[in-house]
Amino acid sequence: MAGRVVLHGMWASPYSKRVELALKVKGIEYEYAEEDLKNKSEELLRYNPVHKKVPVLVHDGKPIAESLVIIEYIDETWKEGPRLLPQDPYERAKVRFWTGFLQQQLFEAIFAVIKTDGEAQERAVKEVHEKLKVLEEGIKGSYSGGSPFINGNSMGLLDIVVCSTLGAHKIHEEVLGVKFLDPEKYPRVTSWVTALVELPLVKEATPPLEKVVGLLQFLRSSFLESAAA
Ligand SMILES: N[C@@H](CCC(=O)N[C@@H](CS)C(=O)NCC(=O)O)C(=O)O
Repeated sequence: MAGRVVLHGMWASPYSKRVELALKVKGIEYEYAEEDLKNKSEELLRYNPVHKKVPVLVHDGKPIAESLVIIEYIDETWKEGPRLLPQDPYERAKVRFWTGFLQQQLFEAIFAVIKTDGEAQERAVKEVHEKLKVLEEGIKGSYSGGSPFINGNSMGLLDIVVCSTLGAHKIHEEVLGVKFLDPEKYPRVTSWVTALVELPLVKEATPPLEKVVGLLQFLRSSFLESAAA
């Protein structure tokens, strides 16, 4: 599949990282345009006028927005290379179901821990553990082979999304002082994430730890300040 491919992203965005990983798994050549989210480019606003967010993938001049939509587009357009979604409709449905759970439930619960402190944060941490328990049980029930990797032997959509949700667990520990991944409580999820973050392809796409820690600390204090104002 020929055509120019440009990814508009932001270095620390977990959503941009998802698309970056999908492109790398597929071995697709692409150009990268870093966006300053405080001063969005005219192209980003034109390509994604609805949400005005990264990532946006521009293929042959055609823009596609929303990380999960982009990944499905990539998989359907570049049929060569490893598939990101299973061919079997039931397996594909399971991937979409757990991807939705990660995105809507676990990701949001972790975000709540980042934005709060004190008792509200304690409640949010409890919520994350509840979601992790559900994920652990769900993986056990839905994937008899367990992890890694849910989709075979190369990363699929679900691996990509779990990586962008829990891959930063060391950063969460450092900034928030909470440990989410516990091999005793969540053996499958922990071994899954540990194996994923060790993949050369993932390491290549991961920004330096100190840089992300700095950004997360900054974001957290901005959230706490605006909540107190
Ligand atoms: N649902 C979107 C979320 C994308 C998103 O939230 N992107 C953030 C960066 S992490 C963004 O561009 N924020 C800019 C803004 O909100 O103005 C996706 O999956 O692509």
